[in-house]
Amino acid sequence: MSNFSERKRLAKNKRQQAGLATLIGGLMLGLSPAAFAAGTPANTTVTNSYMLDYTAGGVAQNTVSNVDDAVTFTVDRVVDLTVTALGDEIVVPGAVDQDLIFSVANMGNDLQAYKLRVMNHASDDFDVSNVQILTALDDGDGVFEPGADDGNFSVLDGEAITDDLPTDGLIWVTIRSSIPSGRGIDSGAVGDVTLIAETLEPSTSSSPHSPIIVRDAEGTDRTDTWLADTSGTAFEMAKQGDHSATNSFQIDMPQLTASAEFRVHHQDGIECENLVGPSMEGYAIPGACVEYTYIFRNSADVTTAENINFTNTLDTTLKFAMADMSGFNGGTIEMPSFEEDCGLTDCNIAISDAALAAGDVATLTIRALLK
Ligand SMILES: [Ca+2]
Ligand SMILES: [Ca+2]
Ligand SMILES: [Ca+2]
Repeated sequence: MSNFSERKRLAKNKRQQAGLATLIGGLMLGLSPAAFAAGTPANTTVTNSYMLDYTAGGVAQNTVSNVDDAVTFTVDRVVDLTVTALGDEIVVPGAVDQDLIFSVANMGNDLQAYKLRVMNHASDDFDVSNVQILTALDDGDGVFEPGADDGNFSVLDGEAITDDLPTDGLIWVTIRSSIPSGRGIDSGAVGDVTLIAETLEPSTSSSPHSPIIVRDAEGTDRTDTWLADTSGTAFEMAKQGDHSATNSFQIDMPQLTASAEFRVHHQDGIECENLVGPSMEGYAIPGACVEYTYIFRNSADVTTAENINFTNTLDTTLKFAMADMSGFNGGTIEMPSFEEDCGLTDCNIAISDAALAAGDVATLTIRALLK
């Protein structure tokens, strides 16, 4: 019999014998091909019996057996869990409701609940605030699908105790918090956040949600508890029924700069509206076509600069010729009409609600005629 079949058989036996709590756990596990990674469930009764046949003088003797007094023992409880951090997040200073995702897996052989705690690190660049903990129970495939197969995240209020988690069960945890702003909260700053999960007795136990009771029962027919957890961070130690992992928020500020270039395109004002061919260098004499080029750069690593608004007002000594923007994502541009006299009307060239991706460069070119 394969290990899996054996486990299925044990699960079946268990379902026949167990109380309601383990019954539910057993049914859930029975649906998953990855069930019982932690081995035989706690409280399972393991029975060993024998039958002995022999003959004497060619005559078969009565079978000797212990089936009515079989050797049995009860499988002890293994408490083990793993907290995993599922990746850092890039944020901007002052951002609210920023999420770090973790998972908590029950690697033991019994139903457990977990108390969740969040720790800010002291030796990094900033601490998060307004911390909320949200959880969503995985549907058994280990694939992150909150909002779909894994249901929606819901906030854990109060002591932040999870639902009961069966053997091999996985719960997704979101730590939602606010990022500070101000001095030192600049590109490259890091805020480390650790999630600690402490194993509790399940809600169905006689001491629901109490810290793990490390039973050390005498004899073989009662259940002991073995703490098998390791240490994930310095916030907890091995064999204490807890585990932890650290995720980071990393600051990336959209750093938008604008620089201006000026030149006299053509002293005779030729082609000032529609430049054809290579640009010329001319004298800044009345009638000349002058050109302003604004260069916008976003030096962030990943964060797009959004809601960019920019206005340039031409001097009263000019007449507007043309304006053109390129390199932005979206946005609109408003400008005066051709040859509008900026001494009579304000010549505003305005970009509204544009965006510039990280690392990108955009330009605004304006040409005007010197009166
Ligand atoms: Ca910190
Ligand atoms: Ca899933
Ligand atoms: Ca530990």
